[in-house]
Amino acid sequence: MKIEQIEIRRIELPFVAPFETSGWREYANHSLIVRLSAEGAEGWGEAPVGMGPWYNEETQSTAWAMAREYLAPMLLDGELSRPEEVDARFERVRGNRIARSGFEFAAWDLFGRLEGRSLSQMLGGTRERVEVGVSVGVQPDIDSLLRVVAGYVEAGYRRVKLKIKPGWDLEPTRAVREAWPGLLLQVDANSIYSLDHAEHLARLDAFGLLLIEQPLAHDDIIDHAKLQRRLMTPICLDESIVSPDHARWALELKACRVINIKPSRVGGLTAARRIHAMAAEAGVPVWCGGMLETGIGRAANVALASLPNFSLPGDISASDRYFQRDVVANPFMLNPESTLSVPTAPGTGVVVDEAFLDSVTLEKVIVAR
Ligand code: SMG
Ligand code: MG
Repeated sequence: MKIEQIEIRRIELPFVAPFETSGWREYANHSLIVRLSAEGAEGWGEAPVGMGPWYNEETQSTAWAMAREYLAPMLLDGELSRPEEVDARFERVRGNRIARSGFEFAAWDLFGRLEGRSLSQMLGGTRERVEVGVSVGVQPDIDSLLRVVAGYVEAGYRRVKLKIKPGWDLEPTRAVREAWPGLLLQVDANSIYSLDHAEHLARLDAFGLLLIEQPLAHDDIIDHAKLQRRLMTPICLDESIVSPDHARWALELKACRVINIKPSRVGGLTAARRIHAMAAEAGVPVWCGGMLETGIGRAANVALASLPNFSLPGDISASDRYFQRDVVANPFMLNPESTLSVPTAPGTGVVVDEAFLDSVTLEKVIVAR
């Protein structure tokens, strides 16, 4: 197949509420949306970069430049016979994995729509529904936190992740644990601590957490291995695992007992599936993380989470947890047992609401052969 045309847009879709991590705040989805055209079909993908270089080094502007100057021309150059080839096509590009993932997702969607196969089917998914939770940002005080968590629990979420940072860790975690003793609970520090905090972090062991996500530096594996030896709670790596090799290093060094797989962080579904297989072989559970995606990116996450070793609930909440209105006409809705249904229609299965997508598009380019 020859990709005939690539449309790239950068969007701004406001969140229903700002999302605050240990180090920054996001007010809106600032992703890139990619549309590939070939053989009369289309494939859509989302590169869920943030506005600033706070989660990783990428921003909407860097992704926009990478996409137009390198990624789109590289994808137009030559044939593509399988979506797995996109990862290899971009191998020469250093970093910029979230930008790359938008094109990779779009290629999977395109092939799926042409072949009449759902993304979950193409990836080897085994579930019709995936268990999901909700990620709760830093709140101004404990009362607000309890109100926010109560809202999600009432909406049907059975697993909650709290963002933590120094000064907002033990107390909020204790308060939520005391209010909901049976809740599946975990925390995420987004790289704010150092090994000096080991003793402090060990106090989280008292709260029966599923895991502590990325306590130490975004690019560290060694110190996490040292920290894991001092904690009962499993460490889960997010930021540190940017490729299958990083997953192998972390598994070999026992830097974590769980891995958060975000297909966007690792450049796409091909690398994500490889990490899933490596972790399964090592007996390490994985779950699907989230980057506050629109329905387009969410669909790739849901399909990936239908693979067998995704044995913990994902950060893949329903569309209405993020947006007043999603850019797809069939937004994701929460089922009663804290699950989302895995789409069965060809490709990602989402129907892009183009008129609404246009209304949140800041800039758009078309790159053709
Ligand atoms: O998509 O529901 C979601 C957000 C999940 O907490 C979440 N993501 O470090 O895991 C993480 C953060 C990264 C995104 S912050 C912009
Ligand atoms: Mg995280």
